[in-house]
Amino acid sequence: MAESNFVDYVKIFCRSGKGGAGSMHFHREKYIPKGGPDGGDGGRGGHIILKANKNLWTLIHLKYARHIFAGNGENGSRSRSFGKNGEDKTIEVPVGTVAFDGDTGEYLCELTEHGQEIILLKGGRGGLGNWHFRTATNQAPHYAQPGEPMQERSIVLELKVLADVGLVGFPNAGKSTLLSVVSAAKPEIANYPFTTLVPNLGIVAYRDNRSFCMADIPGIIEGAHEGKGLGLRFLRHIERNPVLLFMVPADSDNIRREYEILLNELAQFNPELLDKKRILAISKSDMLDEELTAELKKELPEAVKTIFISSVAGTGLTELKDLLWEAINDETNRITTITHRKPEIRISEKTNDERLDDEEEWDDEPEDEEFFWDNEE
Ligand SMILES: Nc1nc2c(ncn2[C@@H]2O[C@H](COP(=O)(O)OP(=O)(O)OP(=O)(O)O)[C@@H](O)[C@H]2O)c(=O)[nH]1
Ligand SMILES: [Mg+2]
Repeated sequence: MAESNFVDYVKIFCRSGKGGAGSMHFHREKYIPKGGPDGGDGGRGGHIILKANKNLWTLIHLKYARHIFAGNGENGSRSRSFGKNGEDKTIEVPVGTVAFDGDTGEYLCELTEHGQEIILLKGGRGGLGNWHFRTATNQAPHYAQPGEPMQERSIVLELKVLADVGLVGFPNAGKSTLLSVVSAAKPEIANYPFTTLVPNLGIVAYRDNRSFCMADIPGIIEGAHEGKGLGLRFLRHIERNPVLLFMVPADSDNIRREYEILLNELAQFNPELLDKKRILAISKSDMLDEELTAELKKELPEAVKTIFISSVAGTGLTELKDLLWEAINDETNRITTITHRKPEIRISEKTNDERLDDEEEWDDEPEDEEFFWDNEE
């Protein structure tokens, strides 16, 4: 597949900062013998934070980010001085991004609202300086806490676009054409299969200044769950759409069978997709005359609302928008949660060990804090 600007999968090695060590130090000043413990606390290590930004549409800005490291906390020092906190690293992602563990595929979190922030990896807490450990019986504690270690993890970020309606159909069904006539989107349209290689989004204007978002995804074919065609990987972009618009062209040999194949492929990907509200549009119906339409109506699947449309002739589109709007706003149809399938973890070009070799130098252990003991009496 050609290089594209639409990146919906990235794998990044992330590491939070370790906590700075607490200081073990005793106050020393002329004429103040045995000044007592005054070692300050270490700073907190930087967090790795995910933040949703509605102005981003893809993960392309992270495509070449192989690793993201937060800063380490500084060590505490004398005079109860705190070490500086390590720098947090915030990874901005589009709304609709889901994070998984990059090795096990375990689901970690998802971001669904603009501005939402989630700490992905916590920075280590700084250690307490020896000042904290002074007691009535031990006024000269000779120890301070080390900082907490950092955390590291390989993370997979997957984008699942947030749209209200997802288009499902075989290649050439006229999905992109529909999107181009009901919205301002300009997807590529052509009379060959797999014209659309990445999802397109469009905002559909509805009456009274209302609008909804429609997602056109690449066509799927029978056997897509076994990897045929472009496979099913784009189906995740309709996982969160409350309504699915199935499209089968009027010149299909068997509309009912085509619809059932599509349903079956969806079920193979995630059975929860079948819980969504569905509408079936018979596209390209400008190719039909009344007689043929009446014939076809007899053999349509019964369990789903159907509508004849033509993007070219502009027929049925207003009724279609009405049906979609009604379905989107149907309260019984709200999805609250979905179970995310484990992502297919793609093997990156480099192994973890190679990655570690690339990393910049960092101190393994905090340097021992200087220790002064005032012997003068
Ligand atoms: N007659 C007629 N042709 C149409 C209509 N809608 C789309 N087409 C034609 O059908 C062909 C395929 O249209 P696309 O919109 O690219 O189909 P698609 O479903 O997006 O296909 P993929 O991106 O390959 O999955 C194009 O040649 C369109 O001109 C229609 O309403 N009537
Ligand atoms: Mg298309």
